[in-house]
Amino acid sequence: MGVPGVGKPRWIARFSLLSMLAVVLGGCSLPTFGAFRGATTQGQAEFKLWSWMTIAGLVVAVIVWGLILWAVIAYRRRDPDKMPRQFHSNLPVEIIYTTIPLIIVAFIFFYTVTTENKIDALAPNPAVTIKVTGFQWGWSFSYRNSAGKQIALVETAQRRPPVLAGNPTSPEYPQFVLPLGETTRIVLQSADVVHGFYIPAFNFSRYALPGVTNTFDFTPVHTGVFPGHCSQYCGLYHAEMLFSVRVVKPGAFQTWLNAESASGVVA
Ligand SMILES: [Cu+2]
Repeated sequence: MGVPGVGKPRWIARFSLLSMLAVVLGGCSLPTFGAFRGATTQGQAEFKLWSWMTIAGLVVAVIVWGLILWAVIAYRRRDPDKMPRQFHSNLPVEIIYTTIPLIIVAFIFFYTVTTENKIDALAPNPAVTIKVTGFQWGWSFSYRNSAGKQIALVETAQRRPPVLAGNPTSPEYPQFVLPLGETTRIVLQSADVVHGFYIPAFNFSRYALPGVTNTFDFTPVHTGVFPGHCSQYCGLYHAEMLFSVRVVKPGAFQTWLNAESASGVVA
């Protein structure tokens, strides 16, 4: 007893496996599928999850599409007067198509939770602490020392007319600085309504919520300037809530921080 031809489309599974291996080994690195590779260790963990989940989804899709195509072609109606063999239920097949998805879902669940734990992990002694506040319509980045006192401040000028420059790295928008290879603690809050603190190159976005403090770490692995923006519509000049982050070597960071501290903008 068995569904006719169930063992035949082994080539579909082989093709899927070979395609996946070709994609992974051929490029020597995971395909991006439109995502950033991640400019922080946390962003890289997120990228790996995204890429492997998409590969797994494509493998399942190729198998499903292949089986549909095979069934449509192999069992097409050839003789209009002949009724095909009628049967219902096949216990082994039903057990297989219940068990395999359960294993896939369990694996995805485990991989997602362990990745989230990595991204949300807080270092015991971060090198830098920045209190980030979202407000209508801009951001402030307040650098704090170990006693919690502000030592430098970068922020959107609150009363400036809207510039609608559209480019997060243009000088009208604030640019905060992070040291390469060191962990920075971000303490995120909102002064008014819900905002979204989003840095695409870091594969990271988190709500800035009034009355709630969200705390997370960034450990940059690439130098450069990375754009950011508010990802939650928050009012008339939501599109003005642009900023950028510049990652520099630790020595250059210290020089920048000393200059900012000495510039007199600190409270
Ligand atoms: Cu906003």
